[in-house]
Amino acid sequence: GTHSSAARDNDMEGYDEEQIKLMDEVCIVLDDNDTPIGSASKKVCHLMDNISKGLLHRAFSVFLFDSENRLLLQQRATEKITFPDMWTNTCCSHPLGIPGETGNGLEESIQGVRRAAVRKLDQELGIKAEQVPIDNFKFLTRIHYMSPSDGKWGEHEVDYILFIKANVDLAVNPNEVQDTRYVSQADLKTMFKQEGLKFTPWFKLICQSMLFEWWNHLDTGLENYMGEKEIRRM
Ligand code: DMA
Ligand code: MN
Repeated sequence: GTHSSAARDNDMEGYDEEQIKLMDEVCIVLDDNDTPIGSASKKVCHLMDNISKGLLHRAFSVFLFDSENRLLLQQRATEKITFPDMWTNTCCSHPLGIPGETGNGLEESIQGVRRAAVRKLDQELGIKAEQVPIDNFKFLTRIHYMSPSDGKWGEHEVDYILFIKANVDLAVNPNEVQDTRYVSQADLKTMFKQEGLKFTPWFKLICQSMLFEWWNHLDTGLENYMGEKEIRRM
């Protein structure tokens, strides 16, 4: 109801209206083994006070590559409440606590995050569902990580990593994304050295661990990396 909505909370003052509304989305609360144990608002899930007590939720990270195997990056909008202005992978968000996006067991959960990925690629980047067929999302692994944003907000997630190869048309939502860029591996490594550019903590973790190895196998042998059952703790 309206009484519990984030829009009415004093501690949301000063933030963007649209982003405040999105703090009412219902996230999937997890135990350490990625089993859903309940739900909580996006706001509740991202307050460091709750994260410090162990509150964990489900998320996904999409890495979209074009036919030349360039990775599409986005720079988060200034309006974002968590990690504003930072460069990151193509699209990240949360599957919602609704039947189509929640799942019990790994296979169902992967289907849920794929549906959420199609939804958010459209909402953030204007990519239409026809250009990102659900079966084309390749599930690599899950990453469990925790990362503060500022003092008040942060992330603590089991993050499903999804790769997709697709040539897409962009119609960027400026409330979510302020810039986009297709990068080769060399381009991305150059960006990392550039002063003044900031990157999200989860993107850095994935870059430091598996990204380049997976990227090298996009067209040959990616199957050997897909469908990992173990959760990587970072
Ligand atoms: C949350 O991303 C998910 C990860 C993997 C950090 P986000 O903050 O971009 O979510 P949303 O777009 O829903 O605000
Ligand atoms: Mn999150």
